[in-house]
Amino acid sequence: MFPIKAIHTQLLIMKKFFPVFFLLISVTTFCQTNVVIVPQPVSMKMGTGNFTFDKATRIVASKSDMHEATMLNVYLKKLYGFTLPVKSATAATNNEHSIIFKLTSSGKKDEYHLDVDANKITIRSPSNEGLFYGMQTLLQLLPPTKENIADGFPVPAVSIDDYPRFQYRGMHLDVGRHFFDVDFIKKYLDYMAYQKYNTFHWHLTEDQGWRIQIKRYPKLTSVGGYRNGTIIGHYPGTGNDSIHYGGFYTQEQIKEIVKYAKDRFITIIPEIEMPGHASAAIAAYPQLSCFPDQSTEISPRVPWAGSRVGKQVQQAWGVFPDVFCPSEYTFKFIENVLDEVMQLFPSKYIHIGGDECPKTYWKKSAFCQKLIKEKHLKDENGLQSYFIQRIEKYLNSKGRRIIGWDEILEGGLAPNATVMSWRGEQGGIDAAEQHHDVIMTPGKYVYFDHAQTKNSDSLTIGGYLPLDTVYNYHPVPKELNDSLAHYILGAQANVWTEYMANPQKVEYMIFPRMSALSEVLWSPKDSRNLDEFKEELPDMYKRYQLWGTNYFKSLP
Ligand code: TNX
Repeated sequence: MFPIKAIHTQLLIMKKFFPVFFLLISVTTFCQTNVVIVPQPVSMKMGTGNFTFDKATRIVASKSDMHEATMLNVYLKKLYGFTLPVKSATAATNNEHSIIFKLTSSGKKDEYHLDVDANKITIRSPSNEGLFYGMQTLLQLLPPTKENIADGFPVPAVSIDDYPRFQYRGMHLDVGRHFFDVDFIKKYLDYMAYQKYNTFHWHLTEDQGWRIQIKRYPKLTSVGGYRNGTIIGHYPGTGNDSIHYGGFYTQEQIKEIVKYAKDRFITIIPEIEMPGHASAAIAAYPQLSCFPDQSTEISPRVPWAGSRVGKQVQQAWGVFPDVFCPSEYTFKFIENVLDEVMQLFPSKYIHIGGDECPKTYWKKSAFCQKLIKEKHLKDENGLQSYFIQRIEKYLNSKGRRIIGWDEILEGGLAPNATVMSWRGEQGGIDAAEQHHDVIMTPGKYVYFDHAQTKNSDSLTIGGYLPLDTVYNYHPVPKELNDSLAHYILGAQANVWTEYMANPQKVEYMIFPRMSALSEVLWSPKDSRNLDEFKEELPDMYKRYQLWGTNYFKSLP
């Protein structure tokens, strides 16, 4: 294993042959590209010489790994504008000058081995996702630019053995505060795939917009999918742009995105928020509120556009008191919504939110107070717990499991719930101690909506999260001993979009922090080194340019 990650490829110079010497000098200069693979592999040994990647190169795959061969071509086309012919592997296949995919019969599920020598490139793994990850590593051995590649290019000889540290490697995106179209979601999934993330947490419903078509409740998107304006600047806003804003994904688009993710071994976990952050749903179906006839309360500090009468989709950010009423009407509504959601998303987990649910309306509501008594609940927190547990029971009965933000610990955890610890690490520690699975997303380390510079260089939510803090994050809290550590499935960065109105801003906020987190999640803990990672940043920037993404230029 090489301790130093950025290794300059070296060529043996045979001084004996004078003309060859000069030729090799020039090839050496050309080949002196850093080998930078992010996330850093478990083991990487540089060999000697190069594989010449050119138009004569072939991909060799059998039926069982044809998908990964096809995906290699998808990425070659996207990044460099060409594809390679694919040959079917048979006993007689000539493997000279080929990239060979091979499923093996033993080993850990996600591990892969990538070997490059002068004759061939071999990617081996016991699983298709392992082959996919090996293919992603290979892509990072290819040039970081599409200039001057027409006559081929060298790929340094290398031998890599690799597998992930955590099983859950997540990125989240809030499409409620701002809406991002199908093309951008696909780009986001590719950014994830390049760095071996495997879970996309899609935050689909919010106070400011409901973004998923539900056929049984068309007003969720026709009414709840749009707002009459958006505040300008930081909350509460210096004005309101008065622009009718919104959008949603049709079920056909969702199916297309789920398939796109599956092709990249990414599971999508949809989030349907409850019982809070429900203003958009309530604007569409006011009976979901405990006070259906009461107009939405609008803070006098918030500049507002359009009508103030009736239930409104929110135009400013924050936490709002009008939440789902725990009535039979609401439960039936949520079950019907979840039925459609489950048909679209095959994931084991459904995220049900559970965060930031003020209890003021439940306190005022005679119905809620009666329910608390009837069900022998302690208080409104008990009522929230009752709410979540009822939904968990329903989803469990359909073979799914729930994930909720760490507030679902309050008033008693639903029996099979997985907890997303966001307000710090304590929620995760408590849940693991209660033997529940945990995904760590603490604000201090992985909130990519926080600024990357001390004096924020653009409009951000507040909070400062530099690259170093992300890189140095350890998802397993030190409070957990070895017997509890395995409840930490992994971690996830959250991308809340109050102050990200377009894809370029999202990209600017996630890179390079997303690359740093990929090493936290994938690479062995002891081999990570912040200084080396920072030295590699200029190479990463070139890679970002090849991917076509915007990024924040953090100084190495
Ligand atoms: C808290 S994290 C929220 C979001 C906000 C975010 C802003 C969480 C479960 N809830 O609704 O967008 O803070 O950083």
